Amino acid sequence: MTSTVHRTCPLCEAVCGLTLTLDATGHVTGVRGDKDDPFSKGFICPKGASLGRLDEDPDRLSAPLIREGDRWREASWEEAFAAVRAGLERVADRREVAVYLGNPSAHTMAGALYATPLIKSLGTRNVFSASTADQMPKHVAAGLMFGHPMTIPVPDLDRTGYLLMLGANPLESNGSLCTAPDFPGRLKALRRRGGRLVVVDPRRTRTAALADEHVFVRPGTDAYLLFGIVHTLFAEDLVSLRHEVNGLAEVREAAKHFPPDAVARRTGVPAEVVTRLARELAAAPRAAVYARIGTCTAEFGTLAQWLVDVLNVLTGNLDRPGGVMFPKAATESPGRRRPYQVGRWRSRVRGLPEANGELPVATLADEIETPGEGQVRFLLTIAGNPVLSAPNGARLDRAFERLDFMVSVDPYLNETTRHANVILPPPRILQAGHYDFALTGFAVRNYARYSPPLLPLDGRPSEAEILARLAGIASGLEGDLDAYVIDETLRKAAETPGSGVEGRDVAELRALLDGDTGAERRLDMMLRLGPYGEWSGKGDLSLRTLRDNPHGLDLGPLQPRLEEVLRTASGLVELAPPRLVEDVERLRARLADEPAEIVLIGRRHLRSNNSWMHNVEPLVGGSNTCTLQIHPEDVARLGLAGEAVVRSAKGAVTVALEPTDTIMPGVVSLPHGWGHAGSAQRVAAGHAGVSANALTDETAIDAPSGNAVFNGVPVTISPTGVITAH
Ligand SMILES: Nc1nc2c(c(=O)[nH]1)N[C@H]1C(S)=C(S)[C@@H](COP(=O)(O)OP(=O)(O)OC[C@H]3O[C@@H](n4cnc5c(=O)[nH]c(N)nc54)[C@H](O)[C@@H]3O)O[C@H]1N2
Ligand SMILES: Nc1nc2c(c(=O)[nH]1)N[C@H]1C(S)=C(S)[C@@H](COP(=O)(O)OP(=O)(O)OC[C@H]3O[C@@H](n4cnc5c(=O)[nH]c(N)nc54)[C@H](O)[C@@H]3O)O[C@H]1N2
Ligand code: SF4
Ligand SMILES: [Mo]
Repeated sequence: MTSTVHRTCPLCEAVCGLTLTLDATGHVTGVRGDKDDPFSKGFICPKGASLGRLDEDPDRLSAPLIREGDRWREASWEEAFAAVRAGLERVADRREVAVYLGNPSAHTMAGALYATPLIKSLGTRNVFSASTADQMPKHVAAGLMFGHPMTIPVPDLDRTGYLLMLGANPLESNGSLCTAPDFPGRLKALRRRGGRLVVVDPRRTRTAALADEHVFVRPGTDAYLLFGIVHTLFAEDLVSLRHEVNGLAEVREAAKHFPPDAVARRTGVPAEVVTRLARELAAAPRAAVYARIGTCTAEFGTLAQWLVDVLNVLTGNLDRPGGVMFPKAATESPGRRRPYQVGRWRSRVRGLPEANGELPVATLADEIETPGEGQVRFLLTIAGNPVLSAPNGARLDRAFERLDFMVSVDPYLNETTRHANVILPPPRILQAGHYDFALTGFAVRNYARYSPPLLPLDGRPSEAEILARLAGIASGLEGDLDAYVIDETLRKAAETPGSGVEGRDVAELRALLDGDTGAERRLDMMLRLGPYGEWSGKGDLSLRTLRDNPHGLDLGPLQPRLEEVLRTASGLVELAPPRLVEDVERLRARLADEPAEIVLIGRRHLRSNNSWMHNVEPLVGGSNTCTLQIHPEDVARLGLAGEAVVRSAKGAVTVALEPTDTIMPGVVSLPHGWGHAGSAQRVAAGHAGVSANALTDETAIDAPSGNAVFNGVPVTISPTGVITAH
């Protein structure tokens, strides 16, 4: 007997609806795109198609592991939690505790609902995550401009007539900070309706190949290019504001230093292209500028993210259909109006500023290795593999050896978790419910979909229960965390004028909540209180409506809502936040720099997902191989063939060359997430590759956000067998 079930793909930001067929044992016999999903309409990629294989991967841990010396043994859940408790009891000072949250924690319900209370219970400010190896510059820029770090406008892909895209390759990544299932199809539709797509990238990517125009840019120089465009808008009187803003004069002043001919020398983008892009953006009736990881993980990441939205504001495209817009997520809660700040505290060793309550992962090794009060001795990792994903991961690998105690919540024994004393594996993917709390806030259409667990837990704790249990151990309050959160939230809502439940009795509201687990009841509460919710007076959304609509609910195209979302102290868009204007000095100081002879950048492959999906046969091999892309001119100039040695200030790797004229001369590209060593993932071990983060430098960061710099790393390349001084 087979059954057909529907669920959201939890693997990337595109949130595609999938249709699975399962046999009587719960084995996945087929995966298709769900053609009835109103948002993804049947789209699927090779990773989604492998969901069953990933779910049933025999290398996934089915029970907790406890390490004794260099041997592992399976333990019962009670024994494993007791070991964690004993480890934590040895910590005298909570400043010695650190936590690292990896990328999948932005996708799981457990991460969304339990990470914050867990961090609070741990009582430490040593909070690290993949965000500072990724999008922190965008949060900081948005926080300073719009008042909240999650108030990030997304390109209105389906209605725009002109899209300028920098440092993103959605044909392989399927999109990021812009949730758009079938991103490729949406770009093709843009061109079909007569729109124009311009892609700025040091590589002619698959996205660039689909575009009307591809502009090569020198790695790490997007902020210059964007400033050149801003400069032109002012110089040619092309600014057309649609909102009252603060700081227009300061932006005009700052942009004076970046005329197109000066930025052309620095970026490699001809001055006439810079001016033309400005004119095109200004002339397009509806245009959007969108920039992603290529521009974030760079020396001037925050300035670039800021300038993207400066351009959207100056061209009148902020908050209008076809421009960039603010999604309205079904679980959105009205936030407090408190000015956004960065640097409320600083890291102990390097004095780096906090952003969003986090410290840069680029300084995690410093905090573990440097003696003194507050030296990190206890680490909890959740859904992260920083040994492969953090800058100079090789140093972290050594640093983890020195920890007194480490706990990992992860389905695999891998490069990072092998250092743990206890590994707590979450259940299989199909045993978890799924709701995209974070990603629906970045979606190009308002949308909601809930996927209940498809398979029973068979006595294992859900990941939500694991994290709640850890929070209980850390706080010493092992009560019902969900009940506490629910009562607190309902109490606040009942006290808030206009919340829809003002003045109502908390116990009565609580009794109305639906759901089989604490996580589901919290979801139900958030949906009901949310902007489409049954309790808001503006809709009928609840867990029940989502259960009744297993293909998901379309909540309509994005609507203008700037006034509703702005949380700056002034109540206006802050076009020139002082913290960013200050950083322009750093940018100016480097305007005349000569580029390094060769710089390294990253890239993503369609069938990868950072470090953890190389353990499924259909996803590895062929085009998904760890190679160094290099221009044939550089191959010839450097006398290379086959393999070469790539060296940076931090390390060296030997890697197979992939000569291609799709990359700029003087630039080489290595995908990250490879370099599998010491992992119990058997398929991945056979496709080990090398780690790009053996070369990246943890001392190089984007100043305002503390974000790691992965693009534009100076390297030298030599033939194998040749010994060079460095
Ligand atoms: N050089 C270079 N480095 C980079 C990047 C780059 O472009 N270049 N990109 C950066 C970016 S954008 C990111 S997001 C980071 C990612 O950095 P990380 O999040 O640290 O790394 P991942 O490889 O995503 O590791 C995810 C981990 O979560 C585990 N996992 C998978 N599913 C689950 C689950 O449901 N629950 C739990 N608890 N664990 C799970 C996997 O086994 C794996 O150990 O890497 C960054 N590093
Ligand atoms: N298949 C697949 N999908 C993924 C992931 C994956 O590993 N594999 N990871 C997921 C994650 S965690 C994230 S954050 C997203 C990221 O999603 P994207 O931001 O779309 O990431 P990439 O595909 O790496 O595209 C970044 C592009 O930036 C270019 N680039 C490098 N340096 C520069 C520069 O200095 N300037 C400019 N303008 N461009 C530059 C690179 O050549 C590359 O083409 O993808 C997600 N989706
Ligand atoms: S694009 Fe992303 S969400 Fe869609 S099927 Fe592929 S991995 Fe899953
Ligand atoms: Mo990411």
